[in-house]
Amino acid sequence: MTEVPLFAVVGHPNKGKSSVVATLSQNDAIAIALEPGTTRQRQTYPLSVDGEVLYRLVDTPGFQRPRRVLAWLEAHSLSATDHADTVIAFLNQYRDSDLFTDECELLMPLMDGAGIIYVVDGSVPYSAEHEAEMTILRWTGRPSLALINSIGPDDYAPAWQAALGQFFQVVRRFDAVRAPFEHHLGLLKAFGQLEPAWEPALEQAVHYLAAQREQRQWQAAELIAAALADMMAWQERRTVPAGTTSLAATDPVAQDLRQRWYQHQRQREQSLRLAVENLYQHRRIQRQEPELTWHHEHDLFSERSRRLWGVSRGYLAAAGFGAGALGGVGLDALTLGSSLGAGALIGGLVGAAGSVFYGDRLAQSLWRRGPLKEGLQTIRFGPVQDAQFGYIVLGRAVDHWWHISQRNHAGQAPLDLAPHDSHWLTELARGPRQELQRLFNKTWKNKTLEPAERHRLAAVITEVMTAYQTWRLNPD
Ligand SMILES: Nc1nc2c(ncn2[C@@H]2O[C@H](COP(=O)(O)OP(=O)(O)O)[C@@H](O)[C@H]2O)c(=O)[nH]1
Ligand SMILES: [Mg+2]
Repeated sequence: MTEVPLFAVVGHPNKGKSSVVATLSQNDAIAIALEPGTTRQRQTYPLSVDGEVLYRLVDTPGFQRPRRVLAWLEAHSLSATDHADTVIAFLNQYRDSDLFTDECELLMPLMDGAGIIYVVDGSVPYSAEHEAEMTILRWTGRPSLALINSIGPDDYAPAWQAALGQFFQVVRRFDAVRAPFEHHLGLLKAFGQLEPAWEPALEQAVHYLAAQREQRQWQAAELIAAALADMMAWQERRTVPAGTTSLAATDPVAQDLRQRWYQHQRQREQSLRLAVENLYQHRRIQRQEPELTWHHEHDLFSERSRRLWGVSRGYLAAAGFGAGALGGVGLDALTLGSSLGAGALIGGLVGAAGSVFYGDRLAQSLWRRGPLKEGLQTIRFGPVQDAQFGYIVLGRAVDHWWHISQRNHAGQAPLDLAPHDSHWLTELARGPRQELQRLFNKTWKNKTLEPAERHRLAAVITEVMTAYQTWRLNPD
């Protein structure tokens, strides 16, 4: 068995140590706070893939009195040959005392074989007060890497770089909150080169993490496909004595059925969001999705409506409007009326239940009456039979997935899913677009997709994800 690499994340208080640990261990439960001193005891967090621990990170309190510690070390050292032993002597002297508790907590893992990740804030000027703590770290003789994490907007990284280079073998910029995934892997590779004993384990970690990332994308596509198929095909039904409901907007039976249908759609979308967040080990995200309300005087082509729903003219064109691509629904259904209908749906989907205004024409297109049987009739609301609905549900889901897949576990800002003016759909090639349309049409028949078709839908969704990523790089 190879040794599991262990990293102690150390530095001044409040410079992003816990944030670095949260991001590299993919754990958003780690205490990150505005107040210094949130972390008083060291705590170890593993990163595992498929139950196998790839490395461990130790979150530590910050240095409190580095100059006094260094003075002690210098007073007890005879020559440079005994520096590591002098640090051990220091720990033996103070580990059970009330003095230097923070320093003991942060130095202990180093004596247990941890590598050093030293974190500084590159947005504040370099100051020589760091030299005592950097000297102490050098005395431990452990492999070391310094990270310049910038918390504020200013940039003093060059000065930091010069100073850190005097004390650490490798110096990197690393933004705990925004660093893309490739930078996480880059750090692991860099550490593998510092500590040859860990190189195989860290190479394997890089390999597993990259594979896990691909697998997660596929799993997210499967989750989205399942939700989409369900939402497209969803139908509420009730059997009532014949002639007891008019299906008018004010009819209580009709209202009840329609509201249950909207509620199902909202809940299904919510459970999809949570499932995707769990997949990426995000468990405490504050999500803000636009609460859309629909007013029947707004049509889908108005500027305001398009903004609210995050669709553009290009999107509508790409979604097949005017191109006769809507399969099951004929061109004659592509009137303002059906656009109003889709808008009403979206309002119902994400707006507050019951506060939705909708056009009668939508209601008409979703209602179905079964045949009379012994004085009873089954009435149904849904399925939606509108590709636009599918594109909007899919677009919202892929947008959310992208934000989650990019998000570091140190991220604390609320997730703001604001709509855009331009649209990713324009990046989707003709082939997958037609496939998507074909699969949407299948779901309208109120049948659950066969496993093979569900698989194909997930495969097309991975192409949508790629198109989305391309569009994100250049959204206009
Ligand atoms: N904008 C931004 N804020 C950060 C970054 N790293 C840390 N912070 C914030 O800085 C504060 C201190 O971070 P924390 O990780 O708790 O520092 P620690 O005391 O060194 O563990 C927290 O409010 C973090 O949200 C970063 O890379 N960017
Ligand atoms: Mg901390």
